[in-house]
Amino acid sequence: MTEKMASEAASKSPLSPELLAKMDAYWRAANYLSVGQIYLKDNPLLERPLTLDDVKPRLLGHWGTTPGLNFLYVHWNRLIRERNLNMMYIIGPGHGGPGIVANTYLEGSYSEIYPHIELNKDGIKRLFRQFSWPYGIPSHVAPETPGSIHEGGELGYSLVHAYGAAFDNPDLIVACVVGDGEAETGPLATSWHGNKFLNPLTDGAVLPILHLNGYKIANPTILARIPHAELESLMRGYGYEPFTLEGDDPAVMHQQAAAVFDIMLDRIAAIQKAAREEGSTDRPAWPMLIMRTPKGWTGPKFVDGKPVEGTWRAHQVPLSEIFEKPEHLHMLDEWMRSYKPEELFNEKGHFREDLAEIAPKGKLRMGMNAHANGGLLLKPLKVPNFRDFAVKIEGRGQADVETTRVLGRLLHGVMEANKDQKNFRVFGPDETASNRLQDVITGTGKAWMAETLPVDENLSETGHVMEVLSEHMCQGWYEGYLLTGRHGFFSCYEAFIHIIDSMANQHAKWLKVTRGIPWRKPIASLNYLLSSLVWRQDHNGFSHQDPGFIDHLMNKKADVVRIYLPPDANTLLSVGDHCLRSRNYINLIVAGKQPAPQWLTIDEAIAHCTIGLGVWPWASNDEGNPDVVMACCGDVPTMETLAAVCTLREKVPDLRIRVVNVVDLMALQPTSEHPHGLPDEEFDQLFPVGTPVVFAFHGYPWLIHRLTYRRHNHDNIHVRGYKEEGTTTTPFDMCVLNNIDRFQLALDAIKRVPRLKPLAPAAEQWYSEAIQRHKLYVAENGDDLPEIKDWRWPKN
Ligand SMILES: Cc1ncc(C[n+]2csc(CCOP(=O)(O)OP(=O)(O)O)c2C)c(N)n1
Ligand SMILES: [Mg+2]
Repeated sequence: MTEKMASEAASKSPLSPELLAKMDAYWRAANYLSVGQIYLKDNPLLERPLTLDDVKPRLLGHWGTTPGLNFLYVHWNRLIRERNLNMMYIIGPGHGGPGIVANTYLEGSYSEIYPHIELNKDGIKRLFRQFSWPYGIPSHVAPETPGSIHEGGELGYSLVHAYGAAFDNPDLIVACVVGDGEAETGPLATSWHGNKFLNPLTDGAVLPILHLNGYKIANPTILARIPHAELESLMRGYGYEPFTLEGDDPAVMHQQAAAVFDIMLDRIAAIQKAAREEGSTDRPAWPMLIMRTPKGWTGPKFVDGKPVEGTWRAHQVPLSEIFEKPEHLHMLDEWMRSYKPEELFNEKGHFREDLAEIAPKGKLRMGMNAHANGGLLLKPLKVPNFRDFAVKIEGRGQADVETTRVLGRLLHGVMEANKDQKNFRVFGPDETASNRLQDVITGTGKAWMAETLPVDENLSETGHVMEVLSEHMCQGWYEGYLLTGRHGFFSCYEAFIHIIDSMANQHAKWLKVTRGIPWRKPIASLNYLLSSLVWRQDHNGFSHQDPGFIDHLMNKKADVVRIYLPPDANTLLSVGDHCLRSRNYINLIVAGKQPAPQWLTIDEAIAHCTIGLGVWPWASNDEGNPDVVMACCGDVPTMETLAAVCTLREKVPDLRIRVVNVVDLMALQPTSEHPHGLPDEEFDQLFPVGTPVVFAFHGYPWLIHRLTYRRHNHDNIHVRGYKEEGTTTTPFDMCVLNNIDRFQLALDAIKRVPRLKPLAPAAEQWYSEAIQRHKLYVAENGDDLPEIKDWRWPKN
């Protein structure tokens, strides 16, 4: 904001004295209810002096950020009412939970959703008591909080969620509070760039508010300790028009906040008008607010002789020794009475009507905004018949196909089918084409509001493929988009998806908790495609080799997570179709992008994926009584297993081999552990007790043990997988380095089948020679042996 504008805002007094008084009283009510939640279990209206019996035994929660959040909520309420806005909130410092709970209570949405928290004295008492109470509500803004799509427990994702919510929601304004500590996180620091992807014509608006209360838990914040001009330049550099609101005198601050918000909302309206009515295609400088107010505003100024308000000491519970120090109890009493509760609530505990009336009504209340309960707005995704994209199988394993490219065609079909309802986006950190999904870009293009040059391809202001080199942004946008009732797909290099491990955790937690909240309607699943896999890193090496995201997700609740490793294109299509249609899960699909042999017809693929694992009869000769089960999961392990089977056929023609392929990793678990789990009897039929199993797995081998340890035949399951051996080398050498190659698998089978014991020494000899030959050839020629590279499953 220029100095001229600042003084213009300061000189304006948009609030009448009555409205100002009401807004201030409303704010006091929210602050009162916030403090009450942190401290009290009784005496909710302070009808008598506080005693220790009124105070919770464990004082848990965060005061510092809360009064600032409450201040903003009251001002947003005015904007919503006066301008009839469709506005939702996102609170970065989600630890300010009591404030948002207080506000949704005051506006009435809380009691509508939770009728036992009545709008009276009993209700207030319950509201206080439940907060941070065992089996009550969490101390943070959470899935339980009306109007929230954001937890805020783990800092850093508010702004990226806000942009995700705003995409394709042209009528929505997402008011987003960014904590000044939160602003130091990597994800938040890059989230500002969301404005290079937000189109004022077709998307909604994000209203970022940097909550510059100066402190984190125990330290000052960087942005509060740089010159103001430098901070403004930073925001300008990010492409925003910064406005500032600074002070601590409530009366002055209300008037200034109203003035500055009026200007900012006018700016948003003007930007949208220019794009929507005047045909402007410029990237606008959207307004953002720097709000510099004291941490713990209106709370105790000094405690035990030390400054609290306006310092880091206000972060959590400013008076924490209530039970040890009588003066603390007295100060709490004084502090709560400073909000004049008797002027705010009548003796029955009803919020004063003339104050309640300044909140928006009905669906305009932020606690009731349907976008924040995305399942309410969810329109089913239109998915074309995936069979139309099937790869024709003319001989098993004969055609080399880039598996993910086939999925890209399906995704393109999905993009086209949902063009009109604009509710599907594909996210990726600059890897959509690299992962061979480029067909999805055709037609829609990649979203881009920044400058373009003739050399650029497929950039579009209305693109629905989102590419930015930040896995955090991809994940965060996608979450925001999903949680507001839309659909999407995220493709990423397998090794680098770990960057968002923690965000995936948080989303899994969100999904788990919402299962128990009936008013939260199911949302579309979060779908990951991991490609550029550990086994095929042609340009890259060790840095790009890590299949551990599977293990990471395995730790999540079984009813939230699904993990699929389709071995070829037709199984990938079937899995992809299933995932795109599913609800409330995190689906992980792991599939390679390099040309690879194709095994199953589309009908076989569908049947195979429906059960999740099964015998491949065309590759087996066990006649119902195998000597060995050769199991495989993942595309490269499947190929190595089948090559090993060919070798075994040559070496030990009478060996009865059963090939079992696993697509749905969760099917390996007992039914007691996962809904996809195969019943023990069926598992025992596939893997008969006493029969050795040589299992080739895409990821870390111990995971298969973890999944099958309760199975009757577990002692006979011998797993090969990635064991952290990697470098820039040939595809087959990667397998050799990790002992998952065809020679090793064949040797394993011979060594594990008791009746083949006598063959073991010769087999060892053969194995060493084969590996030696491979090593020498690779070292000399820089490529795999022709018989390895050109290996094909024999034509029947
Ligand atoms: C990613 C992450 N790291 C650390 C924390 C622990 N933590 C909770 S609150 C907080 C300080 C937050 O400061 P700020 O964003 O300025 O919020 P406010 O001052 O408004 O409370 C920290 C470090 C966290 N919640 N998330
Ligand atoms: Mg702060």
